[in-house]
Amino acid sequence: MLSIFKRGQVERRSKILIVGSSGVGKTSLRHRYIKGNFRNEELMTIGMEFDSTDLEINGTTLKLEIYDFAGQEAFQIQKKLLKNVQGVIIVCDLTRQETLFSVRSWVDKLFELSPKLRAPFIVAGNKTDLEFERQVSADDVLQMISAILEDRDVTTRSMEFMETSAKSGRNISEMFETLGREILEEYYP
Ligand SMILES: Nc1nc2c(ncn2[C@@H]2O[C@H](COP(=O)(O)OP(=O)(O)O)[C@@H](O)[C@H]2O)c(=O)[nH]1
Ligand SMILES: [Mg+2]
Repeated sequence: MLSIFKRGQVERRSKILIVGSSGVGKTSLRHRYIKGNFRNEELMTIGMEFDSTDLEINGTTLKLEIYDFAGQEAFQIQKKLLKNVQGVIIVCDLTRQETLFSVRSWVDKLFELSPKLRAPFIVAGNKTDLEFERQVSADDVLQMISAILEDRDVTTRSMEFMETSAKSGRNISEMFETLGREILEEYYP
């Protein structure tokens, strides 16, 4: 979206969606990135919330609008929400294996609603700080991603895996920067 002109400068805005099962840490990841801290209580997202922040990449400012919504079930996503989405983060909780399986259902749902979706994807394996409770290995996630990408209905330009912790801050800014860079390459080359 090349929309707003500010002092002669083009502002590049980008809508990013964070999805994943309930409790995986979607709101915490957004909160950690925007506010720089971690809240230990459950942040009950009602409906949909978004924050925005400016990201500088090689002299270009990209305004990230980061949407995170409560939706335990993929079917709660609506088509209109996917309009103009330029980046997707699917979060799984590395301490709960079933949340990895749900990554697949999120992908299926997103492409069912928006078959031509070209947005770059990141699969975030969150809660790396809970290393003794970990049930999902990096290999498990990578295998899931290759299985998903083999599906010819998936049109994303890329799907990257990153291990994160909203609690420790691990890979949080790296994740949003990686996505921001992908978005610039895809939409503002
Ligand atoms: N140890 C740990 N707990 C986390 C992490 N991220 C989120 N949580 C906790 O997991 C619970 C669910 O997080 P929340 O952000 O509300 O998940 P959401 O439902 O996906 O938005 C909360 O109790 C958070 O404090 C993390 O990286 N490490
Ligand atoms: Mg939430």
